[in-house]
Amino acid sequence: MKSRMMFKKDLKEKNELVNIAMDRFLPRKDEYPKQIHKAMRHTLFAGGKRIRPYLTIRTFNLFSDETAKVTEIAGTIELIHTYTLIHDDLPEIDNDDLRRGKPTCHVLYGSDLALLAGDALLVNAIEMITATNLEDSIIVKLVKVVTHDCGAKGLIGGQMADIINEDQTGTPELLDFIHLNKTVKLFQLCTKVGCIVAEVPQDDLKRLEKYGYCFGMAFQIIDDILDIEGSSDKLGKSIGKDEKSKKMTYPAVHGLDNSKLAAQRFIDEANDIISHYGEKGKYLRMLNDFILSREL
Ligand code: GRG
Repeated sequence: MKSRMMFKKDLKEKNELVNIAMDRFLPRKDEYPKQIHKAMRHTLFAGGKRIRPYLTIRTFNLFSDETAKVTEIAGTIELIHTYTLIHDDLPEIDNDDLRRGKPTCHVLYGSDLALLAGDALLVNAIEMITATNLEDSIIVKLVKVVTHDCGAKGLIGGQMADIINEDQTGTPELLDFIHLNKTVKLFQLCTKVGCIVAEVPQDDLKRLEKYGYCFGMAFQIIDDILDIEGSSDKLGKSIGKDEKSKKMTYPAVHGLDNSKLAAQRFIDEANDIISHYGEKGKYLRMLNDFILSREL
């Protein structure tokens, strides 16, 4: 089987496992008060590539084949990611009406419910970590790293810097701060939690954190490029918004051609890091290829 087809099949299989874990954990959509449960599930199950849970599982699989041990943790990352999308789309922030090919959460349910749906996804994600059968010592490590990286010194700090620097002339340092915190830390978190559940030595954790950095940088640079060159139909979200709202992006700061070269360089470095794991790294190498040529 061609490697692209093999990758898509594998991504689909892992997505199904993660969807089942999230569905099992969350309240049913007809449970009282059903509006909140429906709103949470709307964006969560609207589609989405599920790259973050896949990265979590395939990082874990470098060390262990017991995928069931990490599936719920992979699901918690997707809950957190979906919370950021719902809040980011709100009229007060990015004001978007299309996400994952469907109307955004606030368009269907109103901003009040979208705000609460995002809050609930984040809080219930932490609860989902504590509800796993993993050892308490592993759960404590997971909660510590997840809450730190998603807080003011991580995702939210990155989002803040993104907002306050709209309309500003970008510097490469500021752009790196925004990309690192807003996007890259969540990808690094995927590799870290995969390592924590697999109980790997520090050397591996550091190596895969670096891999998560290169992968995440490439992902965000390509996202910036797709906002210029991509198709809204394929991406399932609006395009051209970065230029309209004068966002600090890689193409705005470094130019489009340099951005494409930088994305390739980060993926090359990511592949180089993964080569340490030989044949076991093949799915992560396929993921790297997928990200570099993605149109969605
Ligand atoms: C508190 C408002 C608030 C937000 C939380 C990080 C963050 C903080 C918000 C940023 C959300 C955002 C749009 C980040 C950019 C990362 C990105 C390109 C997300 C889209 O990821 P994909 O393409 O989406 O993997 P799917 O739908 O496939 O999961």
